[in-house]
Amino acid sequence: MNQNTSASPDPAGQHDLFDELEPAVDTAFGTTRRIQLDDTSWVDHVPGWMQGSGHLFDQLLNEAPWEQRYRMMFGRRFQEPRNTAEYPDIADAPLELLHTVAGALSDQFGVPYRKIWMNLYRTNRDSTGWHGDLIGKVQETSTVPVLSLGATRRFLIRPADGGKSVSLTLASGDLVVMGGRAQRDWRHSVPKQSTPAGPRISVNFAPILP
Ligand SMILES: O=C(O)CCC(=O)C(=O)O
Repeated sequence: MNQNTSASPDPAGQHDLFDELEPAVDTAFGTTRRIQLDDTSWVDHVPGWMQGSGHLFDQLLNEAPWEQRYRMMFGRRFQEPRNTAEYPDIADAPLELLHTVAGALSDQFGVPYRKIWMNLYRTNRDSTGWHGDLIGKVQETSTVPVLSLGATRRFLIRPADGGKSVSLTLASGDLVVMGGRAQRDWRHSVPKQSTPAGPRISVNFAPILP
């Protein structure tokens, strides 16, 4: 570990001492905490799954093909409150580390993760609204890992027909995995927040869908 402790603390949680470590993931998934959402859906929180996550954050921030996307709603065009980047086939992702991460996730969950899409939440005002991922329309059950990099943000998941949400606080290097029927029967979001936050990147892994 790099022992340089002179770095000033970052209130947004973007860079801390753990970022100085060599990047590596915990292939034992030893810190996993499972929350059983209902009989058929679950979410795992794996705090500190990736060490040295600041390296991947910096690389993706600088090198991923970020774009601003728009959405049609009620006949009007809305700018999404975040930036997005995609590697529709991981073979095209230039960062070796992403291949290592996808491989570790595939080994653990028995799913060939071949597609990556990423969200960049530039500040605390960026967000993603309640939704289920596309895979939930195609498969009854799925296992969707999301790696958090950069600033600490809240991640919420609640029943599709409304109700109380489960809240997770995700720091850089944390992994969230939504499983079972979570993409069909539950909806997840990353809300805006009033407290300032630096940039956060979420890296979402999926198999290539038919
Ligand atoms: O940013 C996150 O943690 C979740 C991202 C997400 O739900 C999505 O891109 O579909």
